[in-house]
Amino acid sequence: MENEAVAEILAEIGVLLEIKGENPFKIRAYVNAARAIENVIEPLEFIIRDNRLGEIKGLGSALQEKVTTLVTEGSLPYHEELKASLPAGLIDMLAIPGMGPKKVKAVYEQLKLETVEDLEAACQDGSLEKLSGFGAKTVQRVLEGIAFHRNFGDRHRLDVVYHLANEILEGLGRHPNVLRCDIAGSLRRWKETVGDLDFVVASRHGGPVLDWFVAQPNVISVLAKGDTKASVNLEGGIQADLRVVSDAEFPFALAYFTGSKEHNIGMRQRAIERGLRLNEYGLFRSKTETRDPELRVPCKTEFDIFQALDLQYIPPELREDRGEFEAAEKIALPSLVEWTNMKGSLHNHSDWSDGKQTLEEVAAAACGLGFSYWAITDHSKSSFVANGLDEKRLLKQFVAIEEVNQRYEEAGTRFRLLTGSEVDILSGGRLDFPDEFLAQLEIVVASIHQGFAGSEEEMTKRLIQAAENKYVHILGHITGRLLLERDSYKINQRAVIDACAATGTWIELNASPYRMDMDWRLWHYAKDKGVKCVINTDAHRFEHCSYLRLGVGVARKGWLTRHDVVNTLTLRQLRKALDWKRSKL
Ligand code: DGT
Ligand code: CA
Ligand code: CA
Ligand code: ZN
Repeated sequence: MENEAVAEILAEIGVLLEIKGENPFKIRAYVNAARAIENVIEPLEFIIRDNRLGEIKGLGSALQEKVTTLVTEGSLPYHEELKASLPAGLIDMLAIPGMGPKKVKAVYEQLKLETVEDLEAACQDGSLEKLSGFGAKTVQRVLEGIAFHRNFGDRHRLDVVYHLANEILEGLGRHPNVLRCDIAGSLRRWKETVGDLDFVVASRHGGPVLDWFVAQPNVISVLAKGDTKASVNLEGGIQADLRVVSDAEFPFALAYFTGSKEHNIGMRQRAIERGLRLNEYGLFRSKTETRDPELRVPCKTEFDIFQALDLQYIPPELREDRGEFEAAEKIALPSLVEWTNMKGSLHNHSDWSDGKQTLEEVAAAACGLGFSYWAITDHSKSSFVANGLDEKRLLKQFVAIEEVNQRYEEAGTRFRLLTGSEVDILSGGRLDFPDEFLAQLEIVVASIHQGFAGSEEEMTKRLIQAAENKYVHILGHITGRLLLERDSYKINQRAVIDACAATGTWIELNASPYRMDMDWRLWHYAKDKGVKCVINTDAHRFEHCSYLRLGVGVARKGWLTRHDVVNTLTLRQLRKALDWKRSKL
């Protein structure tokens, strides 16, 4: 089990103990241990192997034993027993914004509420409001929290589903009865959040494949299982569907279950216009609905299906019925940016602000992954909760970066760190550093981190003012949204894009799975205006380097090519591009 998962379980134990009203010192021990482990960079597996767990601060011998069990066994009986000793609905309640462990404990003990539905009823019949600590305002917040949870609670961010789905896909690929398999659904289309996972398999004997699918160790419950399909609930509340078809049906089923629904309707319509019928079983020479194999137009892959409908191959990311048919008819689809085109990230943090790694470690990680450059853009002074840097510390950081670069140069390695700042756009639209200072930075990312409550006019003006500053290269995460958690502040994104077009300012596609901001639906507009994209990890720890991979998926969904994305440039080309706005404005 990985460090992050161990930390999560320890934190959950702390929460469960709090609901049970256990001794606060014991609770604190788990919370502290979780936090300590979150900060450990080296895999726990190695630390345990070398008997060095005792070196982690705040990890007494009892906790060391539990951590060892978690890492080596993948679960902890104490944790399982604790979970089993409380109604499962209480854990669901904890996911409602506004319901912390203390509040869950209160409603469980005093009102005997066990589920989110109970909680909602208690909000409505007035019993919750009478409970001490729950005024009318809190009740209102809890009700809103429940509604929010209903809307968003059954969707998942890409970091959660991407690896999970690929592991399942690998498992399917290894199964002896599987001829071909792929991921379908919204994940294959690279939607920014995913409802459930969809898999399609070609097989002559699907039974054993379905048996394997429902018996995976992380399956919590089997929702349905038949001869050709199964649905399961996985740990973390993620649902996965599997469809087994014949090899001849495979490309049709894959296309059908990749969707989107709107795209599928467009495809079916095109088939009908050509005197054909398209469904999940095939493309048929028929004027009525059929699945007669005799009538099937043979297609080995999805490519052949598109060709049969007089279309260029449409990559899954573009299958949303947002102009892809028109473009594919004219063979005018863009050649989408590839993950391997990426040369680095221009918005990243280090332990000089709120990141976890030192400059040296950040450089080693980025260089190790084969990137050519990596900008250090720690927070500016007004972000004091994030330990933002003032001018003095930033000047010191330049020296430290130069030293790191020196070592790479001496080693004959091309990799370089770039100096920079993620400078706060303050409430009036003013930046956190004066122009003379910004001029000394290689990369300036300007972002809003405070004062989210402004009107649309104010927020839009703040961003436009930042774009108009000649030293600002990039506007960072322009809507401030946190996917499934917090909506965007009010902003006219098109007006901001227009300002970026007028000033030569680049817009970030923040690849953190919590953000994916700017939204993919607007890139087509930005691209038509000539605005360039920068896909940034916003990495605060080195695991986040992998976000670039996710960001490229979403950039593809925005129709972007290598030429639309600045950080596909080589270091030399990038330096030129960075000078352009400063020399022109
Ligand atoms: P999700 O899971 O909510 O993130 O979104 P999808 O797109 O993965 O939706 P899902 O899992 O319900 O279905 C997978 C694909 O199957 C979907 O993209 C299109 C196709 N599909 C499912 N039901 C229908 C339907 O009733 N009509 C059509 N035309 N296509 C469907
Ligand atoms: Ca799905
Ligand atoms: Ca599905
Ligand atoms: Zn940042």
